[in-house]
Amino acid sequence: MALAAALREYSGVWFGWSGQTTGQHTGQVSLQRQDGVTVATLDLEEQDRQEYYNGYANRTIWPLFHYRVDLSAYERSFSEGYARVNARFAKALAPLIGDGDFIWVHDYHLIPLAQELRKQGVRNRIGFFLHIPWPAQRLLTTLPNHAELTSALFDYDLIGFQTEDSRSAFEDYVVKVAEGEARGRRMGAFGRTVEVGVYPIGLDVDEFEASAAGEVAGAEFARMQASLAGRSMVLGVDRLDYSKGLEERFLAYEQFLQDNPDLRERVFLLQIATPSREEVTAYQDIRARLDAVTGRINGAFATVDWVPIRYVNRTYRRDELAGIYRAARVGLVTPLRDGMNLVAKEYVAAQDPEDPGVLVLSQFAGASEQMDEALIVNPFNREEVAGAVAWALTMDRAERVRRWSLLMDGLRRSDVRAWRDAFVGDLRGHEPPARRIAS
Ligand code: GDG
Repeated sequence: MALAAALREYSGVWFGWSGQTTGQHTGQVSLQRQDGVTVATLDLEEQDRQEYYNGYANRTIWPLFHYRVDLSAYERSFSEGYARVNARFAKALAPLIGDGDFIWVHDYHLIPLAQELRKQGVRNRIGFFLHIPWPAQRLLTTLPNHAELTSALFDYDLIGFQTEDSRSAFEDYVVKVAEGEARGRRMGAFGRTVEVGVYPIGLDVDEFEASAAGEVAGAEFARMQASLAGRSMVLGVDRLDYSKGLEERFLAYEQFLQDNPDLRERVFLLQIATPSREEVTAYQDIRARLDAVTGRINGAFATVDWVPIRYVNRTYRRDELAGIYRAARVGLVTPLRDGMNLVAKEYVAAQDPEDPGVLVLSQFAGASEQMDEALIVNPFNREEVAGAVAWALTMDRAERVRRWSLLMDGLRRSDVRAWRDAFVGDLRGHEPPARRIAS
């Protein structure tokens, strides 16, 4: 979503895994035109999918970078798969790169890509953006090949993090573990230097507002309003992932029900949790635990005409989601760790300016560095989250409008264009952008 407009504007090529597996790797790139963008994809072998994608990316790096050392698995076949696939990507991509091109590499699946492209003789400017947190150095050093992984980042020209928290954790590693140095935006280690910056991702606010004002969102909003029956809705929207703190959220909501018997039947929690990475055991486990917790809370508190938690495991259209956000009095966004968290921003952007809802936001979401006017909570502290929900539900309109307006100003200032232009500007060394080539 965030890159689509940039790719059209710079007449870019999107390159990545097709999502398909094939019997034997051929290196064959398939090229297509989609909405004015050239999309180049490569199939992977089943072994790659297991070792690279389900393995090193989603069972080693994802949990570790979200501070779940307990869930992070390290197997030699995973890191071999990770290296192999990145090398294959680089081989397939190198012939598509022209002289003046710059390359923007996204996320933790592709950390060694620049290193592999350099081996293929690519000398172009290459930037890397990490969507997830960079972990504290004491956690990162639990990874057996942490030095190999981090040193690969020094083959980029620019590294972008979502937050100052991640940037400083990276600096800490460079200085204390790699015995390198940091001078302003330049960091040096492993015999090389790289530029490092903070680029918080934002929304396409106009696009999101338009979809929130559209017919589908309106219909969904009306449907939700009717189903509220005078009650206030507390809303969570997440990929079903252990980093999103869903179990802790349900327990905090249970605490809220216990602490506020007068509010009980006047409120319900709607949790939309879209299934994700279902082949990985930790995701099957969290799903089973959440089923059990919601069942227990609903069993304990429900009455004949009220259910405290509506828990939904399906996907909604983006414009439907906008209508649901708008109908919620409280947006409850309490990840245990999150690179940014766009749901927090979407919730704010979807509100009615005359009667906005209140955002309750985890201090461990990257978004909390920018969204001071939300009710910022520690998601591990049940009482605090329960108290914030009660406060949000009873907050007067003037205070809700005051907080919302400031949050909305921040979303407009730091939107998806600001994110993209800052990163691309630094990557290109602030040359004017190439003229758009009509598609
Ligand atoms: C990673 C980082 C960082 C959810 N359910 C439905 C649906 N969604 C959409 C939301 C939102 C997106 O998915 C989720 O984005 P988040 O930012 O909350 O989280 P991750 O997926 O973990 O993303 C994160 C992000 O990258 C960007 O840099 O913020 O920290 O982990 O846009 O609306 N969309 C639709 N139907 C659903 O049911 N259409």
